[in-house]
Amino acid sequence: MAIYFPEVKKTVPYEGPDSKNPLAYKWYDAEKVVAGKTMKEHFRFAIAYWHTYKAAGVDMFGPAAWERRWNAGSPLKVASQALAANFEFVQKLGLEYYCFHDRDIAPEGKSVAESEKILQGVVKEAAKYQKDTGVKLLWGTANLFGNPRYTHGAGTNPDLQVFAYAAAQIKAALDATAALKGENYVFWGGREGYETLLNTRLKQEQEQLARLLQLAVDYKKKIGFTGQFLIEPKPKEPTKHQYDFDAATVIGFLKTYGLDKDFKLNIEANHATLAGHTFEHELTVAAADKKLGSIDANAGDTLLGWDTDQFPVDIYTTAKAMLVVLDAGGLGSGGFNFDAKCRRGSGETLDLFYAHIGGIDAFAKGLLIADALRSDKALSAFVDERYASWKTDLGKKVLAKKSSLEELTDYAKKSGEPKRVSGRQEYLENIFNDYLLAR
Ligand code: XLS
Ligand code: NI
Ligand code: NI
Repeated sequence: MAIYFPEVKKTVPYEGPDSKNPLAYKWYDAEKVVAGKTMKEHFRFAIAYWHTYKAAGVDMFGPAAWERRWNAGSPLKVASQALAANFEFVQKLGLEYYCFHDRDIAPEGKSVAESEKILQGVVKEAAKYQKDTGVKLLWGTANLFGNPRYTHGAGTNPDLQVFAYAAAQIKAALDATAALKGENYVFWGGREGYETLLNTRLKQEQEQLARLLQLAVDYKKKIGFTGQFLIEPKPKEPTKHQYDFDAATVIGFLKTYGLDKDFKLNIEANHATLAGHTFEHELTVAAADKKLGSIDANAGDTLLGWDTDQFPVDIYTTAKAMLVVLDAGGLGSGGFNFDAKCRRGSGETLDLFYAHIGGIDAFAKGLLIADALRSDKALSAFVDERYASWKTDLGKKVLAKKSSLEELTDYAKKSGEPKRVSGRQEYLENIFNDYLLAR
């Protein structure tokens, strides 16, 4: 069998923070128990098939720049080789999960029927690898944005025929995900939005999208697929405006169309910043509604206005994210998928190792910082105190919808001018840094 990553002979080991080995984890100690779970259980890290095996360093100004041996040959041969590369890479990183779009793992055929058949063939091969290696599928999805037929949207397309193609592709991708025991299924609305309102019926398109999602829910029940459905918000790109703008918008959409019981969210860091939010904001909004399902772990560039999908290396951000994840009680069936790619100039397969190791360690360190902050109640003691008045009888009454404007007016008259208290932002930021820097 071909070896695609000869530069790494054995599984990347944990060597601890003093190690100088660039091919070792400094913080990610898979079996280490933190806050009642092993690191492995907290993260369930996954490799994104599209970036890791299918990206070739193409950008707007230049063609493919990377040579990947597994991508040489006929489309079907490439599909088999890429599978081999995937299972080798996931195992060499000591991980257990991967994620794909239908079109990442299998080429599109000349017709809907042929595409289905090709996909089924690849799925059989993937199932065998999963069985042999113990590597699992975190989530599958359908690529409803690449083929030019989806230029004006998939579910939101003004043409019913395109909608039907999208439906067929989702059906096949759901079958594939179910056959591979995927633990989740993701809907990212790649072109579900508009370029100009001059040609767009916004409400009609949103209704169509809701219909498509409902049809997927119905089919999921029919085939007995038990994976969690996830929607991945993104405000723009490729379209000017996408309907799944951010976590709050998606939650509102799901409630409007009666879909909220069937979906959770897959929050991507770079999509958060594109929407003008922080990563922890999007996580917090999703968690507040018990809809935090999974994470696309990456990072943007604050100076660039697009989805750069970089590897997450900023420990300040990962620590803040992990505070939210721990407070939420974890991700359930979700995990941390590295929806991230190397920069065009980092075109060696060795770079794929450095990139993933860096991202994994950044989150592992973030988890340790967040856990220490929580165990010491370093932030939460202050926050509890800040909201203490809501624990009084009157506070409880208001929250239980048992008070009135009259009662509150009486209270305001009696209690006099409220004391002005500091929110202590700078003090809390300093505490955060103390924990960030502690070894
Ligand atoms: C693109 C999205 C995409 C989804 C899966 O911006 O992040 O990669 O995660 O379709
Ligand atoms: Ni993503
Ligand atoms: Ni993205």
